[in-house]
Parts: sequence; C-alpha cells; structure tokens
Amino acid sequence: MIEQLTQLKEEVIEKITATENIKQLNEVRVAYLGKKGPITDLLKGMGKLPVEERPKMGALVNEVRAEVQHIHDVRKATLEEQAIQEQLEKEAIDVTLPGRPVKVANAHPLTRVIEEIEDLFISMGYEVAEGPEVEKDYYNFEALNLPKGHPARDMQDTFYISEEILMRTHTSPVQARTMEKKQGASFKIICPGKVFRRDNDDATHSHQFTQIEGLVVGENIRMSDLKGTLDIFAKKMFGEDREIRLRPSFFPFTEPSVEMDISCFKCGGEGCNVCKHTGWIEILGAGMVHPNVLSMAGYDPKKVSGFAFGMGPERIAMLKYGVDDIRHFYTNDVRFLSQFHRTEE
Ligand code: FA5
Repeated sequence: MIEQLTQLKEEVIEKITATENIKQLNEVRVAYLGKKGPITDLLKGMGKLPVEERPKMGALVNEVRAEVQHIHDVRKATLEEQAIQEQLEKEAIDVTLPGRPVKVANAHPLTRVIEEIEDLFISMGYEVAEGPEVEKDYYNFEALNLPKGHPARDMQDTFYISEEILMRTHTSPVQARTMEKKQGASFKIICPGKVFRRDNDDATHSHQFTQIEGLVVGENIRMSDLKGTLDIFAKKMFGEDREIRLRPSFFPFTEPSVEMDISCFKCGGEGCNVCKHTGWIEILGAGMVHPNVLSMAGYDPKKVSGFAFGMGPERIAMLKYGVDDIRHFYTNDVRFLSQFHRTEE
C-alpha cells in the first residue's frame, strides 16, 4: 500500500506540474483529490488493514494528501498569475500610438455667412438689432408704406396668426421698430433673422429663410453713401476686384429703389453658368428710405434721410460655396454639412 501511495503521489505531482491552465488543474484536482479519486479510495480501503497499522497508514495518506494539496495550491497561484499577465498583455494600451482624429462640429454654413456679414458691418460702426418673428401687420406692412390692400403685399404672402398678426415676411419691420425706439436720433443697424413666406419650395426658394436688413438714418445721408457701403460689402464678401451695378427697382418703403448686382466672381464678367451668361449676379434690394416711412416713425423727412438694404444669406451662401439647392441648408444631411467641418488632431 505504501508503494501504491508513493506511485500515486509521483503520478499526481507530475500531472499537476504539466497543467497549462486553471481548467486542466481543476480536472486533475477532481480526478485525484476528489471524493471519487484514488486517495479517497485508499483512505476508504484502510478498513481492510490490521488495526495496528491503520493509524500509521492514515497519517501517511493524510501527509501525501497535504503535500499534493500544497503542490496544487502553488501551481494554482502560478497559473492564475500567468492568466492575469496574459490578459494584461492583451488589453495593454500603447500610449505612444497617435490619437484618432476627432471631428469637431462647426457653425452651420448659413450661420457662418451671417456672422461674416455681421462682423463686416460692426467694423463699420453698425449695431446689430433684433425684432420678433411673429410680427404685427402694422410693422411688417403699414409702417413700411404698404397699407391694407396694397398690391405689393401679394409678392410677400405669408402665414397669418390673426388678421393683425403674421409671421414676418422680411426683416424690414425692424426698420420701423428701430426708428420708433431711437426717437429721432441718427443710427446705423443691421438686423439678421428668420423670415417666412408662402413661397413654394424649389432650388432657390424656401418658405422659411433668413434675411439681413441694413438701415442708416441721419442728416445728409445720400444715395452715394448707399452705393459706397454696398461696394465695400461686395468687395469684402466676394473679392476685391468685384464691381457693383445698381438697377432701378421698386419697394414701397424706399424711393428711389434699386437692385444691386455684383460682377460675376467666377467668370469676372465674361458670362458663365453662375451668372447665367450675363456677367452679373443679383445680390440684394436697397434704396433711400421713403419719406412716408420716416414720418410714420416720427422722423422729419425734411431734416433727415436714410438708406436701407435687404439681402438673403442663403442666396449669398449658395454663391460663395457653390451650393446648387437651397434645401441643403435645411435637410440636415451630414454629407452636406460635414463638408464645412474641420478635423482636429
Ligand atoms: C425684400 O424682402 C425687401 N424687404 C428688401 C429690402 C430691404 C429692399 C430694404 C429695400 C430696402 P425681396 O423680396 O426681394 O426684398 O427679398 C430680399 C432677398 O431675400 C432676395 O434678394 C433673396 O435673396 C431673398 N429671398 C426672397 N424670397 C426668398 C425665398 N423664398 N427663399 C430664399 N430667399 C428668398
């Protein structure tokens, strides 16, 4: 029996030492040290031994079992340590690798154009004014020399909240509101904001779009001041060699009224697809503030005069960035918007 025990001890030690992972070690433990294992069998078989030999054999078996258990425990600790090391190596982060580029969201292309125009006029001493998008009929039309029933109202049909309240069709009501507030004082403002019209959406029209209004009121403000201001605007926005052209037009709130064109920045005036082969691109409407508008807001048209202009940033952004459909600005397609993104390392 002692021989059997010694053989068993050597066998199990050899098996334990040969294990490569915890799973294998567990299998060896169950097989040799478990309830149905050979060591337990030996203990059970001791009943067959003469009584005087039993304590000695019992002690021997227990000694072997303790020794095997110890070797098992040492092996277990080694294998566990090895497993942790392997895992650490697998999950190791190489901090010397360069980081992945992070996409940084940028201002919407329309916001960019609006801010660029704001900055330009602020640099020329203009204040930025704001007005409500839900507006009174009075400010949107009447105070701008467009009384009820005036045929020019048809060009700016909009969404009415009630008979007297509507979604503003242009930023021009801010003209009347600012003049009322300034109470006869001179001023220079620009007003960016959303406007609404019952226009059918197509590549160049939207039922909601943005405008930027400009208004200068004071003594001795002349058409040449308007022309000079628009000339600077055209050159700063579209390039120093741009020329401007004023064509007669009609707005009930300005007299005389003009449309301003710029010489085409793509072909330089020779004619191309951007300028529809005319050499000129229409940019905005403008004019000298109508005396009726001045007097309705409490200014004396004999003493003061003013000029005003209004433009659509969508159309300007389309020209600047070569966008062929105004709807791109509103459909939130990331393929479109991401072209205006910066990538930062
Ligand atoms: C006006 O709205 C006048 N209030 C502008 C003005 C102000 C004239 C001050 C004189 C003095 P108009 O309807 O032309 O004018 O619109 C001005 C600009 O808004 C247009 O040149 C165009 O760029 C833009 N616009 C007009 N309708 C739409 C639309 N449906 N979608 C996108 N942009 C539009």
